[in-house]
Amino acid sequence: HPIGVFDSGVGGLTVVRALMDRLPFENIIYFGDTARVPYGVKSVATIEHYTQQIADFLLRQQVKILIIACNTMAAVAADKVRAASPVPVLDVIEAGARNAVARSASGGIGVIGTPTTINSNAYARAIHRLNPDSRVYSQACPLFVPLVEEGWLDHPVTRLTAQEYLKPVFVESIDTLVLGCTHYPLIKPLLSDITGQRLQLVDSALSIADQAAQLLQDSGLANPQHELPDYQYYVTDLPVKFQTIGERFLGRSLNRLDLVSL
Ligand code: DGN
Repeated sequence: HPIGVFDSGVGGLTVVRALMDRLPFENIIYFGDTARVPYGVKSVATIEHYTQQIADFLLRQQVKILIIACNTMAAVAADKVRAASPVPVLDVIEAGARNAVARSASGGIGVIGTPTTINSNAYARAIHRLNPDSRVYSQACPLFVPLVEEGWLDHPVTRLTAQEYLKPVFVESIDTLVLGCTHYPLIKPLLSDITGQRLQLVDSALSIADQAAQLLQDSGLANPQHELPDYQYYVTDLPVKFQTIGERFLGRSLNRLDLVSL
């Protein structure tokens, strides 16, 4: 049985990439809701409804676990999906929060993400559940998603934007920074240049891949280590654009892509 991964668009492919590296024998089905992205500007009820539709689609494909790769969906709808799912559900916020709490020595943890993710306060809640003494500093970075999709990963405009968001007063309050958006792993080198060596960057794609590996091992759900994996992608609109941008996110070619409607 495959692992089901879903996102509002192309960004969740950073999670797929981390899963391919960490679990090279697992089959993966990815769903990107490119017709309805961005989710961040929609109501909670609508995001919950869309998210549940995608989870149901993947469950019909017999996935053995569900991974919510999109921070915005995880922030708003993870509890609903978990309550309705017969298979285990992992989400990037829980994974990133755990990793941050484990790594922060000072307890000062920064979180960057889209405005919806930051305004939902979901990271701060998840971090405080794990360690009530943590101090969480959040910063919305709305311009990063379009810059990354434009491919400006090491461009002066992206660098200036990052300097504007990551002010010294923010950086000096923390020792760990959670990259709380699917797109940010692509600008990790630039971010770490700006924040300096002292800060640990928590990549929630890597965190969730580790968590998935642990879950598969503990539950005996891992695939035998000899079969070549199958990767299948579904989108709801603009497959060519998804493929072009997606191959940059994935760092390899993207085959078996189908257009579906829910
Ligand atoms: N995938 C979204 C996230 O991780 O927050 C970013 C893209 C978006 O929906 N704006």
